[in-house]
Amino acid sequence: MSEMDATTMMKQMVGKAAADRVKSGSIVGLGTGSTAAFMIASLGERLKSGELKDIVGITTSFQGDVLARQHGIPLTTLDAVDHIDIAIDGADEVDPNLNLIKGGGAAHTREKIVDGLADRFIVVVDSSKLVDKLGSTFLLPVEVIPMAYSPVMRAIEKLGGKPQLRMGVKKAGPVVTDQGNFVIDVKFDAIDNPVELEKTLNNIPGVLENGLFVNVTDLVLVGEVKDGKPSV
Ligand code: ABF
Repeated sequence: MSEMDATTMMKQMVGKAAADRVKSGSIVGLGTGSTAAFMIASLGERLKSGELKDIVGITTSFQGDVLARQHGIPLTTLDAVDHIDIAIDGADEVDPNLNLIKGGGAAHTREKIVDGLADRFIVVVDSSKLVDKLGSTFLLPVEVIPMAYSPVMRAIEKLGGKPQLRMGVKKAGPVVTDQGNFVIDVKFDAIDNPVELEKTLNNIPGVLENGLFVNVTDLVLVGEVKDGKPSV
């Protein structure tokens, strides 16, 4: 089996392991990212086989809406329900306290709303995402109102961060979120207190949401490929 096939199979296994935890009749938060995409596909298969019934999904991105519909998952909104039973989402980094950095896909604002509301929040990652300290391998995303991105960048520098405006790859200019905002990616030498930093960043005028997810994760399912063999 090629490395690529093993990685894909591993992500499918992690996504399925999470999807298998969804009970019939649940309201399900559907996260973003490639591993969460396999979870969504697995839910679709379970619905199709009749093994899973009567779930409704709440997505965390426009892209997630498309994917959920492709897999036959009925969707609802936060106006129509008063709780979320379980949310399943990816992450960019996971520390030993199960705190996360998310937002590589510029969807962390809706993700934090849905994941934070869920009675049970499950994260699906591969082992490369496990870190001793947040910020070690991944820049911290911060969603910012476009008119304020310059003063926000300066405020982040005062905090010791090195901010950079996230630019599009396919499309020229800054990346624009589903909310019509920009994303600043920040390098911090070491994030010693993610709980404090999460609050400090969100108190900067012009910041909508940052990618630190602290004290919200209930379970992390980790996939890995060892000697070419995928496992969860
Ligand atoms: C999403 O999952 C984002 O927060 C994050 O960037 C992404 C990572 O997913 P993967 O590595 O599985 O593609 O929730």
